[in-house]
Amino acid sequence: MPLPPQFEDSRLLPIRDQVLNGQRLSFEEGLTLYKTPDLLGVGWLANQVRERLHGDSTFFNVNRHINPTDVCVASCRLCAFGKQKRDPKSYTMTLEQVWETAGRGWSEAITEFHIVGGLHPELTIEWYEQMLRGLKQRFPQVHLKAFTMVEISYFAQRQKLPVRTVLERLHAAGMDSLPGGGAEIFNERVRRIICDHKIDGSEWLNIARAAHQAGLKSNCTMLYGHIETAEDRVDHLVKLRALQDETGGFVTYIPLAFHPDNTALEHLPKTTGFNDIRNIAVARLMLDNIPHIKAYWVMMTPKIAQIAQRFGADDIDGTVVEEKIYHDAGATTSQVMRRHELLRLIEEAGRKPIERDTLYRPVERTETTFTVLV
Ligand code: V47
Repeated sequence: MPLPPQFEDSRLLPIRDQVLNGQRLSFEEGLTLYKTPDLLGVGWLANQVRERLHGDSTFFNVNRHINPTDVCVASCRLCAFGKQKRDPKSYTMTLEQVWETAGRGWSEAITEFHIVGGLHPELTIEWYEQMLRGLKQRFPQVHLKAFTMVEISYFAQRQKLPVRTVLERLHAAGMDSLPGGGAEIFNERVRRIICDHKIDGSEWLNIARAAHQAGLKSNCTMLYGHIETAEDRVDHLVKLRALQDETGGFVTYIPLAFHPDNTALEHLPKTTGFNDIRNIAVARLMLDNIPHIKAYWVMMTPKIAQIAQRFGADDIDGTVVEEKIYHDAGATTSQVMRRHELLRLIEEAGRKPIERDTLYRPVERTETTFTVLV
């Protein structure tokens, strides 16, 4: 084990003992991690856990995001992506356009489609089933990580179907797992301000529970850097941890930095590098039962996502190809990262790049084909 650093904040000493003994951290300890200025101390601790779990590996995947529609009945203040159906700038793809987008102009064999969209008032569950079936037919080797808990809840409510039925039908049509979006921050006071049209925090957790009980894995997220407090963040992490104790269904946690441009919260400042790195490190320390922590390069910038690989993160996400949610909200990062660029970022951070599929099985690649190693 590397030599422990000289902690600047003595409050980290008892936390160090807990972490090194593999003991769970409390709410209060989570708060200390968020409040201490000793980011290097927090990062060192997070790196111990990260290396205990994953050694030198940093995971990435070759994926493509697809957003079939930006029409959304909710008008969340945090969001720059969703539009009213009557807005001439809104779009909804036809099924053929979704399938064509999935196969468009990318030479590197993709292992995952990440599919999320707005809450469209007219698209039926049959439409989504057909979309998934069409994708599976055309790209049978590609994992479909589709629909946030918010979309699942909306489909159930609109179609007057039990959540379990919606999950089972979409699963049968080809949905392999669910992404982690829409969790935002569970605190109701904050939620009422940033996303009052969305399901509440306990409903998000209930849908995640139902998905896991139906045998589906999912990711989870937290949106930070708006009006939430450190207490709200720790509360959010503790709630995710409690559900994970129950179901074991979360694969990866992704802290998402709020991008204010073109949203109703445009007056808020953007997050800072210090805050971004801290959210990675605290998550690694608090979420002792979630295997992976992802530094999503699109949102954090490649530079911060790379540094995060030594502050608790073990994943950097993927090639992405086309990204709308952050770019509508003013993200200045590129929308695509080539495979070789991901390799360079990871290697320069002193980590070993491991290409993975969505469920973290290693992917072995030759020039033109890939095999998921089971
Ligand atoms: O659900 C929306 C958030 C999420 C803004 O599961 C915003 O592997 C910042 O969930 N500023 C979508 N954030 C992204 C997401 C995701 C990304 C990468 C990987 C995975 C995964 C999931 O982005 C939304 C919402 O929570 N969001 N608007 C905004 N203005």
